[in-house]
Amino acid sequence: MARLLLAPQRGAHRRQARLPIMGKPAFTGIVLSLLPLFVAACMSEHRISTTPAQNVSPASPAHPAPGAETLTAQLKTVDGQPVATATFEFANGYATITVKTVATGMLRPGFHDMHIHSVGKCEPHSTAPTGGAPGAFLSAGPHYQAPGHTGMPPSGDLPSLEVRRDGAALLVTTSDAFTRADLLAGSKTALVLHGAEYTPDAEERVACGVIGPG
Ligand SMILES: [Cu+2]
Repeated sequence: MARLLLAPQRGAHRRQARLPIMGKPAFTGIVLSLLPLFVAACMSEHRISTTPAQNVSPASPAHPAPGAETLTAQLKTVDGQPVATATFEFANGYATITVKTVATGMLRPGFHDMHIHSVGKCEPHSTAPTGGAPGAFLSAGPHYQAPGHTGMPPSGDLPSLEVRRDGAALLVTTSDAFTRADLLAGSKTALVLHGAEYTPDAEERVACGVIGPG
């Protein structure tokens, strides 16, 4: 029964529930009439369960894992226009990262590099922590490296964000290269979106959001 309750999909519930009643038509009507109760019980079990997740589906924005802790970032352009939101949901030893645009027509279509940078600052006109000429969001520093990690790729590297022709984009990915506490420690961190690949601003930082609680 415990296994039945923890089965990840409703379809799985039905299949498992039907197996014992095959070949016994006299009981079929009774059992089938109880099936909605089973399914409802399973669903409410998912919502209120406080036991450690063992056999449930991976965390996703639509179905946050029990006990998941989140961080968010609101990405804005150099002009201060909101362009995308990012959520980091930590559960089961990894982060599920969702990046979604909040406006169309602002990002150039194509693939935009996206990284967590090592300083939680999003200053449109600023200098890098190491100095030099000022530029867009340079005070966010280099790509983030988690404590003790020095190799490549850096801990903060994420897949590129593919922007559609209308300027909209959605990306969901996972990473276990950092923890929630890592991203909030020290000078904190920022999520930086770069310009579209193969364009003159590919290396530029076109949007930035400080990563923080809620
Ligand atoms: Cu970057």
